[in-house]
Amino acid sequence: LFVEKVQNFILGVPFNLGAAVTGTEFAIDYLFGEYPELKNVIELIEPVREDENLFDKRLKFVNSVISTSKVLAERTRELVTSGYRPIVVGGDHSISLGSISGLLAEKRDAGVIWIDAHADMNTADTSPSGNIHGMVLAALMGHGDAKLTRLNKGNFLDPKKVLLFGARDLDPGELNFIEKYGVNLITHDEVLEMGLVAALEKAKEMLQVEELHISFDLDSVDPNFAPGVSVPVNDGFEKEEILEIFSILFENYKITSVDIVELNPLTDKDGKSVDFVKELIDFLDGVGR
Ligand code: 6HN
Ligand code: MN
Ligand code: MN
Ligand code: MN
Repeated sequence: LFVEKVQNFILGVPFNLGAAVTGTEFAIDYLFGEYPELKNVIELIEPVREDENLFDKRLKFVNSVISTSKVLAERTRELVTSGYRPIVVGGDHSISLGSISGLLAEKRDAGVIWIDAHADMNTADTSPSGNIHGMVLAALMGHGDAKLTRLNKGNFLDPKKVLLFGARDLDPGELNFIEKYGVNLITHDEVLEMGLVAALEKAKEMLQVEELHISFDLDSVDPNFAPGVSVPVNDGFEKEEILEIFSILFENYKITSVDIVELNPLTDKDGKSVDFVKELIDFLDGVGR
């Protein structure tokens, strides 16, 4: 049997307006500076900068987030339709509103694993910060401000097809959300208790989908190994564990698309985080299907 390998297609989205801090808008230049060969393989999605109501502290820079996500959603959809696997390198996590909306427009039944220290499941009403990178996953499930939820045209994610993996910093509103809508959750503590392989076995039971999008937030990694993020949280995965998680997911699912987000050059140390992102890109190049 001849199975053609799905080709990765890397998009770079140097965007930061979904986060409170500056930095992720320089992530792609940082990657290009350290690894010039990537210039030939990463297609840039230019962020769209819109007029904003700077007094709106509930949904900061919402117009720019939406406009940028629309462009990314369109490009992601085109690539998926053409049989590619988009690898979307951020940028802050708000860009997943675009990548996942684009995917769902083509593949309605795909699931999402969210590998992140956070849940990104606040709404404008529960958010402690007003930063949209902390709200995108709720919006993709159809909850939150209509400006955000409109974007994926009703192709909302079913909470049963979403799994949070490795979370270790959840806000009260997010815990309510998870409980209320039955979102699958395996916390970082649970992974430590069970062991990684058993945790991924449990993930397989919980997440009964064939096709899966991996949304990987670099802050899921221990800041000792990947300090270059915008919202660091103590502890977290080791780099080798992330590679093992990806390997097992590629065995268990058809991986449609991947986000690699929150790389922040301004907080990185000794190139640790940028090197890991490059390692992950190379690793994805080597894996099958
Ligand atoms: N991220 N839960 C916090 C908030 O502001 O809503 C942090 C969110 C971080 C988002 O890292 O993608
Ligand atoms: Mn995140
Ligand atoms: Mn995070
Ligand atoms: Mn640790």
